[in-house]
Amino acid sequence: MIDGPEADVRWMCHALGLAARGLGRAWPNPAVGCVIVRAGRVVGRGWTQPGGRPHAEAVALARAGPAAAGATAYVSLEPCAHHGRTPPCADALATAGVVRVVTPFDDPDPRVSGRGHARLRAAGIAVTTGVEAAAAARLQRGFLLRQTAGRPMLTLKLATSLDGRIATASGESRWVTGTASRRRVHALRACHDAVLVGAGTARADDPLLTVRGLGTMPQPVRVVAARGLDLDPGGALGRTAGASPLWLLHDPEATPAARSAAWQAAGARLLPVASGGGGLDPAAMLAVLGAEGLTRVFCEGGGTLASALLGSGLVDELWLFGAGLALGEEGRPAVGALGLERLAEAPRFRLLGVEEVGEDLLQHWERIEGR
Ligand code: AOF
Ligand code: ZN
Repeated sequence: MIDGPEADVRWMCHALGLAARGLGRAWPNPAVGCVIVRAGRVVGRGWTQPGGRPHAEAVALARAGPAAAGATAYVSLEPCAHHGRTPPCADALATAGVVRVVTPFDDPDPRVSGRGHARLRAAGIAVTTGVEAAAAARLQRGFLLRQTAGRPMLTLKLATSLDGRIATASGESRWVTGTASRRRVHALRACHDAVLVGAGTARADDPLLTVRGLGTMPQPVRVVAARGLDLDPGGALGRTAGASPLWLLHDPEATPAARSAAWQAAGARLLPVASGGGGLDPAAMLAVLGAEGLTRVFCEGGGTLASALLGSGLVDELWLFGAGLALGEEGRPAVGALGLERLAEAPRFRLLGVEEVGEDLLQHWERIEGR
């Protein structure tokens, strides 16, 4: 089928697949995908380039050249209507002779918000919107949340034993899940703008938090939530702060001046956040990261940070790696206390997918809104 609603769904799914290639690299902009189709054939494909420019439509139009005349463009977000470093994509599509544009929804960016669709219609282009809106909202959730709620999307990763533990009582945790799962974690890091851990995990694991084993690529920002900066600047994070960005969220009122100075000297960026409930306030942490431009944050624990984020209803997606071993009640739980008394108060998630990863089981969940 060349035209019609089924073709629209198929090509929009293709555009979403292209959009996914920019996840983790396009921030603070959205990762958008665009496919240009003429007479049932793809004549141009594009996705948002690192740092957010060029936009997806510009890349796809450049590929299509004169073949864009008379074609339909499928774009995973409303084309822009504002003048940035290049003219608006809505105008570029019209100039190229595109006759129809298909999108999932309006762009919430106040510079666009319906003006892109209006500009296209004013140029005589047929516009169809509402195509694959749910899938597009899930893929571009980070950008949409930053625009509408001022915070990035938060993904939580948990790697646990069969009984939900992440370490033995002594803290031994290195090899709970297998090598295939660890590779997968690196791929998940790569499609986020930043990796976040709590200070306890940074002290216990001395992690690097970089993406490794997947070739050269832009690295996610490394973020540690450490209220009083109780971390050793001589550890792996401090030693690499000059090479790969390291941001430390802390409460200046709980931080000795000498520690701030030591971390600044090591090359870390310090971001002040208010305290709340014994640690840093979870909503304030995400607001600060959103203000810095982050759209997708990948939290790898530990249990205290995980419970603070879960308890505040801020975990948007969850990846649960389950390994075939039992660590017992004496093991360390993946999630600290939530202070729940009733099941009705528990944060709840909807299953998005299940896979075997090596010898482990991987589950992907999304928060059920309002929980
Ligand atoms: C992108 N990539 O493929 C599309 C975007 O800062 P600017 O001028 O690059 O504009 C960013 C806005 O452009 C962004 O918030 C969104 O509204 C719109 N579309 N942005 O980075 C793209 N199509
Ligand atoms: Zn644009």
